[in-house]
Amino acid sequence: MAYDDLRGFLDALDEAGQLLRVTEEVRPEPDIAAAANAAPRLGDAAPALYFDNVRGFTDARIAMNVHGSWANHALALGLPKETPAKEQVAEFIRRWDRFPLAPEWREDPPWAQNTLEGDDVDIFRVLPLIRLNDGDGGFYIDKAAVVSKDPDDPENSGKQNVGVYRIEVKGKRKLALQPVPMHDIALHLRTAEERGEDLPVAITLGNDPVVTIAASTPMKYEENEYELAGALRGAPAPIAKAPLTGLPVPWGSEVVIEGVIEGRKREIEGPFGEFTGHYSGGRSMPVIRIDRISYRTDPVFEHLYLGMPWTECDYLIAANTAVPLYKQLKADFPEVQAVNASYTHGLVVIVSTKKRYGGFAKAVGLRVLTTPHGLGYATTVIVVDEDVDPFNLPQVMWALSTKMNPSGDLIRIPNLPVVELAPQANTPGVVDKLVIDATTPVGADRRGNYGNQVRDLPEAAEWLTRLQALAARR
Ligand SMILES: [Mn+2]
Repeated sequence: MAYDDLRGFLDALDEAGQLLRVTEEVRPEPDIAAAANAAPRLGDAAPALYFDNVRGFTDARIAMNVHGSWANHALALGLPKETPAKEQVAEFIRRWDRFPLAPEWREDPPWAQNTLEGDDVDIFRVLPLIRLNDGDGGFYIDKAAVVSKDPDDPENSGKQNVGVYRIEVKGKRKLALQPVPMHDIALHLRTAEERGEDLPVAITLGNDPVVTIAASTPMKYEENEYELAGALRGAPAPIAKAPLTGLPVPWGSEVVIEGVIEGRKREIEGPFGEFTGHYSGGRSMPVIRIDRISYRTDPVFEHLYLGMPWTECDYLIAANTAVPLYKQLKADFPEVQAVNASYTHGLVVIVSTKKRYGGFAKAVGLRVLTTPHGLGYATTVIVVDEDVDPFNLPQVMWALSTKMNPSGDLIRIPNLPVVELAPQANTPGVVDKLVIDATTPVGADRRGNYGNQVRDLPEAAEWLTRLQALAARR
């Protein structure tokens, strides 16, 4: 079952008993964020929340926690809502084999119904903005898919990008966006700034649930997110041309915000309560000028609460972080059995693998650190034997308890890159990383004695003299 827009998915959630409508009047702050904070505490079958009676707003419609349980994640993928997390990851891996599946251009997108342009742009008229955590520096948009192109190669669809980034609302037509250096949009912006240009962007909000999953997947730079969305849906992802920038945007979005990241301009953004369960402070970030907003009549504002795990964010980026890591590791090391990167956006990664020879598990662990995800996130890697299930934490703890010998099984590598948001780093953005080998030790593959040095044959000196004499006579 493929959903072409958020509304279709909300209806499906409703039918499956996975949408809770809060019909009594609520305060925009702190009720909506607090409810979304609490929702995942209902367990792995927690529902999405829908608010349409918000004090101070006449027509606000706010959807929270849409991906915020394994049940909802399963329904997003068209699976039965009881599907266990591990089986959802396995199915995700199978569907990835259909990648790439090209998107389908469609006419008459629903978001073309209403438009604000130029000086008429006023984001406050379109979105019922609310703060999420009480230490946040302002209103945030944190579940939008941001579309951009590589300025050096704009027609290369592989180099186009659709990604979820945190965005602070700075004014009626001004936003600030955090491009984490390891993410594709940071490359686009750097290229634009080197060319002395602004970077056109389309910020699409209220998307079908699979677009959001694909946009928050750590794919390789040249892999196209819509082509992954198609593979996951089992049908081409419907897209349409954004009217001002021409960027390919989801056909079914509720809101499409177009504008530019203004080259070489930075302003203070933050603080913001992050996926790490910690605030990140105010930092200098690029600024977006909004030039056009297109939106469906009575748009649904889809928002995401994040804070101390588990929140919706953790359900949204568990499977889609583990699967590309698994695929990338498997390509180099077919012995890899499973990857679990579900914890705090995969700052910890657990890998199970067979071993070819002594030291092999450590090599697999080190490889994790240089994948697209590993560069920015994986900080501790735990490697376990093939008979330990990375999704079974008691088994992982057993391996740590009995197989890991600190004398040789802890590899610490100083000063590797990490997202600046990682709170454990002494210097933001740089951290020591750790590979823990919790596999059964395998000895070196010794065939014969390699301890004896090969020395010159006794006749070699005489032969050298003979060869020199022969060479001189030529
Ligand atoms: Mn990308």
